[in-house]
Amino acid sequence: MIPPITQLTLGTQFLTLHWADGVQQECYYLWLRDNAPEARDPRNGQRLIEAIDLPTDIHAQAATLNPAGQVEITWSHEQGHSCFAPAWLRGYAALPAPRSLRLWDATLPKPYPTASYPEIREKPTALHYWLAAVADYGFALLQHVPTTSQALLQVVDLFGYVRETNYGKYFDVKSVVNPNNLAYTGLALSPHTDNPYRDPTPTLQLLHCLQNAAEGGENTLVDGFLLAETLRNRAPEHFHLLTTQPVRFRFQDKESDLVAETPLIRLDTQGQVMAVRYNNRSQAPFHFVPALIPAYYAAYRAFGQMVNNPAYQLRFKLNPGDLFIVDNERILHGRTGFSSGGTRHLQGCYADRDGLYSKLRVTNHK
Ligand SMILES: O=C(O)CCC(=O)C(=O)O
Repeated sequence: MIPPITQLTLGTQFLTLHWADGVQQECYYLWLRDNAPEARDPRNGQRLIEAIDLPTDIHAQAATLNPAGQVEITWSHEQGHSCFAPAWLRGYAALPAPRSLRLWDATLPKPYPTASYPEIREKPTALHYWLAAVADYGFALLQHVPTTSQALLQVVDLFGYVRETNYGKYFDVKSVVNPNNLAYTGLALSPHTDNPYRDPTPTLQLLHCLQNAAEGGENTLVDGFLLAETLRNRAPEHFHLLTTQPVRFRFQDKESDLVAETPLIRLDTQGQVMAVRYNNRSQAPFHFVPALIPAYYAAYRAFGQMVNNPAYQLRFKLNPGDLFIVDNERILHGRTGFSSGGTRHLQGCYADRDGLYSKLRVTNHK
C-alpha cells in the first residue's frame, strides 16, 4: 500500500513531496515536466517531447493535491498543466535497490532449480518461476522435453528468439570424425562460457539431451560471479588485472574467423561484476607488454584453479529429455569426458537474455 502525500513544498528547483510515512521526495521541475504523463503518446506510452526543448528554468507556478491525492502542477513558461499519480511518483522516491542474485557453489542444495516442459508451456506462472530461477541462479534445468530434434527451439519460443550463429540455429553436440570444435569429440571440456569470440556474445545457451548412453559425459556448472567475487576478496591484484586488461578470443574454421576482445571479468559503473568470459579452448595468446605477462598469468591461473575446483562445481548427468539453460555471461558449463561405447547426443542453441527478462516482467504483470 502506498501512503498518501500529505503536503507539497515549492522550492526554486525542486518540488518536495511529503509522504505520510515520513519520506520526503525531491523532484526536479525539469524532470517532472519531462516525465509528465501528457507528454507521452497514450497509445504506446512513448515520450513525445525532447528534454532539450524545455526551458531550463521551468518551475511550478502552483502545485496542489487534488481530491484523488494526485499532484496537479501548473507550469511556468506557458508549459500547461500536469497531473501525476502518487503510485508513479513513489516509484522514484528511493534509489534503485542493488541487484540481488543468489551466488552458489557446490553446496547448493538439491533439487536444483527445475521445471517440467509441459507445465511451463501451459502455465504462465510455472514459466515465470522457471525464468526467475535463471535470473537468480544464472541457470535452470527443464525435464520432459520431447527427445526429438530441434525441440529445444520450442523451449526458446516460450520466452524469446534463437540467436543464429555460424553453427546454425542449433547444433549437434556429439563425437564426429573431423570436429571443427572440441565440443564435437568425447574429450572432457573444462567449465567455460560459450562463444567468447563473438561480439556481442550470446547471453543464453541451452543444451538439450537426446541420448546419453555413453559412460561419463556428466555436466558441470560453475557460478562465474561467485568466482569473481571470491577473487576480488582474496587477491585484489589478480582481480584488478582480470577486470582491466582486455584479452582476445578467437575461433577459426574453413568458413569463419571470429575475434572478440574483452577483459575476462567486466564490471559495471558501480563496480559490480556484470559479465565473465572464460574459455580455455578459444583463448588467444596473451599479447601485452612482456613485463605484464607474468602477473597476468598469475591472475589467470588463480581464476582457472577456481574454475576447475570441484568445490565450486555442480555436477549432474542429463537424461534424455533433460535440458539446461545458462546465463552465458555468468555461468560456466562443461562436461566430463565420455566413452565411445554408447551414443551421447545433445543439441544446443543460443538466445538472448533481454527476451527472457522481458517475458519475466510480462508474466509478472499478469
Ligand atoms: O557436451 C556437453 O555436455 C557440453 C557441450 C558444450 O559445452 C558446448 O557445446 O558448449
